[in-house]
Amino acid sequence: MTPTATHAQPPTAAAAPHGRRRVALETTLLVHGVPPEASRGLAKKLGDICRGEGAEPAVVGVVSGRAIVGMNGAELDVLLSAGAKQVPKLNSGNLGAVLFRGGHGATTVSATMELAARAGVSVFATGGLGGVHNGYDRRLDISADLGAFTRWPVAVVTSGVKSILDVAATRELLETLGVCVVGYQTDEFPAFYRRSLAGVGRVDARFDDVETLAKFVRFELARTNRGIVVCNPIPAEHELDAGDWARWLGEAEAKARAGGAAGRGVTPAVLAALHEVSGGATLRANVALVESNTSLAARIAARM
Ligand code: PSU
Ligand code: MN
Repeated sequence: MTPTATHAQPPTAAAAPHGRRRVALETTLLVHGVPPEASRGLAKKLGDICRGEGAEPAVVGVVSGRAIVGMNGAELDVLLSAGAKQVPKLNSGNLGAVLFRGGHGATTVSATMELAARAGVSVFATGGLGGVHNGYDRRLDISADLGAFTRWPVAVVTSGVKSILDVAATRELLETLGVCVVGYQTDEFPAFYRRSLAGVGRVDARFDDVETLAKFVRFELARTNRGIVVCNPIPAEHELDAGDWARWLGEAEAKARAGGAAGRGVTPAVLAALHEVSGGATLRANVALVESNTSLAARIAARM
């Protein structure tokens, strides 16, 4: 079995070489979501967490026009060494053009779901989904991540959507799209750095043990052949204080706006500004929730 997935030759086997179930991990988080000095350590940690829970990590990205589901160290190193300026963020829209032209790319949730699904990988861990941006009435900035759940049969373990977004509007849009949103040990739709936000809304169903959650994921993927949002709130000890968070977000948004961020640049610019104005507190929280999501995804995958 080859770990490479191109559209011409989609691999079909779902199991890793050792017979362990694979967990997809995305490269946008590593290349654009955290500072370069944090990305190598985070990638290694996430891989260790997967293996420790009995699953196999499958880092997804594009190197020289090859879509890879299960990058090796050297391949990941190409993207991390080239860095955020040289490696474009890929969603479902620009993925094909980069494959066609033979470029590199870091996959977001939507592109990772597409490639994982084609490679037979059905569980994926990320930090937070993209969603509906604040000010969407002026500029209709809505992440391609949301639509991807209507197309690709992958369960994505996430701490909800990034609280830099309009979280309530994002929850509403998932509802409109008919996307299945479940909570692991929570009734509420979480907001990344916060376990919940007032007025955001609830999940469609709550599961308190991994065994039943994994059974449901298998049932629902087979039933619908579409994606599932599995919400796993940030661990309580890492949740940011609501007041600090509101202050940092205001400063970070102003900073990103002054820097002229637009389109695909908005999310990385706001995240980077947040890490800066919070003195690293948002980065520590971000890393903690990604680790927790990876652990849950691996436990689900190992039971599928
Ligand atoms: N989770 C994180 N950090 C990130 C992301 C997720 O903790 O940077 C990435 C994911 O790849 C997600 C993307 O798909 O942010 C959303 O980008 P946009 O808003 O441009 O769709
Ligand atoms: Mn956008």
